[in-house]
Amino acid sequence: MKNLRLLAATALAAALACGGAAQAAVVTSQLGDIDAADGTQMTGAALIAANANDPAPFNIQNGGDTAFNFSASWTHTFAAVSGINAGSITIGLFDGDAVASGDQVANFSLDGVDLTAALNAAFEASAGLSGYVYHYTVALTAAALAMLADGSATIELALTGPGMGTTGVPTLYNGGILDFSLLSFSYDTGGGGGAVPEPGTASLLLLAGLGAFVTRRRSARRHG
Ligand SMILES: [Ca+2]
Ligand SMILES: [Ca+2]
Ligand SMILES: [Ca+2]
Repeated sequence: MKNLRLLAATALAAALACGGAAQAAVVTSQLGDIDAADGTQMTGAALIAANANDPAPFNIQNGGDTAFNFSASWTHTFAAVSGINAGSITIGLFDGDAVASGDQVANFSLDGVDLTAALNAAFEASAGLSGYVYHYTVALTAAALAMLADGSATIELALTGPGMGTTGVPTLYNGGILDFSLLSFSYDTGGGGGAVPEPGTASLLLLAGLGAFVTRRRSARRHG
């Protein structure tokens, strides 16, 4: 009987723990295929040639290191949910040239929320070599997360010189090629999702069944 009481107490603690924690779900939205892994050295022509199903502005030459700066925007669309609590965006970009002096990102924003400093930090944290594709991830701020509730997020990205030529000579401008964009965020299904059953319900049903079992055992011992 002591063991059964211990089991019942454990089940109650588990039910309370499950019931008290909100359940989270993750939403991802990706535009453009991932044609190059992080840190891949390749030619721009090879990345453009890899374009099979990528929509604009992916796998398209955008600007040039000796001509003009990369500038593009694209829009992720997904199911509108509430209770969004964390998220990030990862982009794959060819020839961002972070190795060149100063910052290479002139503007990076999500529905107008400025994330430029965070992307510049990710650029500078990479090797940033000319002629390479790197994946850069930026955590979304509370202001950016708030923009996701309507199921749409427009990203703007503009690079700036100096770029870096393949011969190691800095260039006036900074072109590049965008490989993909991956938006990912989590939300609390207790805050508006509603479709996923609360884990606490199942635990409480289990607890009720265990209680009935203990009662029957007590009754059987008294009468048996
Ligand atoms: Ca730099
Ligand atoms: Ca470049
Ligand atoms: Ca691609």
